[in-house]
Amino acid sequence: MLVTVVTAFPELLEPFSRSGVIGKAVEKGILEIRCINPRNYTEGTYGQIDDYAYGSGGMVLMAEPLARSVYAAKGEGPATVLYPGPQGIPLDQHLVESLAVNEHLVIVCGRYEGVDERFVEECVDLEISIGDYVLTGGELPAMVIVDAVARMIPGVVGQESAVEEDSFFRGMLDTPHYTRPASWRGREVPGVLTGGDHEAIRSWRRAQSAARTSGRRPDIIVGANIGPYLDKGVYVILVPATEAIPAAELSEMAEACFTFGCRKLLCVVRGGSERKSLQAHAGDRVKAVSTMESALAWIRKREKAEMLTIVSVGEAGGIHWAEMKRRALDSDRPLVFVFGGNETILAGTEKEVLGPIRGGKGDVSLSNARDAAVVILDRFFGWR
Ligand code: 4HQ
Repeated sequence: MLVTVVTAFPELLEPFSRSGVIGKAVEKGILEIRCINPRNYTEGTYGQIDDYAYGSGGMVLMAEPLARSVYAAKGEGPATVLYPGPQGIPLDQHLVESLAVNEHLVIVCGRYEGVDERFVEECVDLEISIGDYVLTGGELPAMVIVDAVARMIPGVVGQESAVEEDSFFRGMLDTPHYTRPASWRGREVPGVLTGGDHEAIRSWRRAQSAARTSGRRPDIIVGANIGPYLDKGVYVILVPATEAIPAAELSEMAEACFTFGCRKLLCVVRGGSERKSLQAHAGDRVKAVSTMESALAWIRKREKAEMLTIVSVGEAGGIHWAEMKRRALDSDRPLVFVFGGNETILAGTEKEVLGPIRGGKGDVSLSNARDAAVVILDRFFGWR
């Protein structure tokens, strides 16, 4: 990848381009960082690049030297032109990954009050903010963007951490890390990490990530897959309304549930012969049961634990799915989603009720339990 930084202070980029992981990537030829100084692309003889802003006392960078710099940077080839500024769209890992597919990024660094807006209109593809605060220039944001984007290029950082943590563990906060000495100023490394039980270590790290995310950044749980952070299983119980669901449709639905990490789709079928026939045709991802109670009992026995039962009946009231997701993450219990039926079938059992899915002209009607299941499971176990 080629990155051209348009800056009046190229010396600021120099140590960054030569040091650490970025320096290594440059050395290896995976990344090239060039600087273009707009002072070398001025119109007059004074090398003027800034001027007083119309209507306010401040200074802004002039459009022409910046535009010429960008055209020089592009040469004949295509490039994506970025302008870091607090008015831009917020930089996040999704944006970073979409930027990483570019062969050539041009990053234009502003100064003072900013740049002439007509330059932005003419030359900039994307205005990006690295956070809600005001800096004196765009060079630090340019380095932030280059750093985050470069580590997404294969070969720039060790593959294990980059690929695994960013895809499987994406969307959640990292766990705490420790190194020697095991005891430092009276503070001990958590015993589980020095114990050598790798399954226990994985479980501890998952719990740490979950607890930190839930406590510090509940907002990002909305878009995260909480599946990898649950120690116990996930189950779906389906209560068909009046007529039975055909076996073929049920095994398709079980397939969808499985892709979200669900262990079994239990379907309540009252008649004995219908139940046997369904079980014979729907495959072993489906379990036909006679009552809600027997479904819950089966899960309880299999998990050897009390479950968190989440009921989605599509009625007003109930807990918002994002809050339910946080509770599910905190609960440390097997999750059981119940779709279809109504609240009376679970009268007496301890349960949490989901509010309706909202959108369009009001509450989205998900009378079809299969649709409801896929939408809800995607919110808990899909990532975006
Ligand atoms: N600046 N995210 C003003 C920023 C900034 C930010 C860069 C200060 C541009 C003209 N850039 N100059 N926050 O504060 O990206």
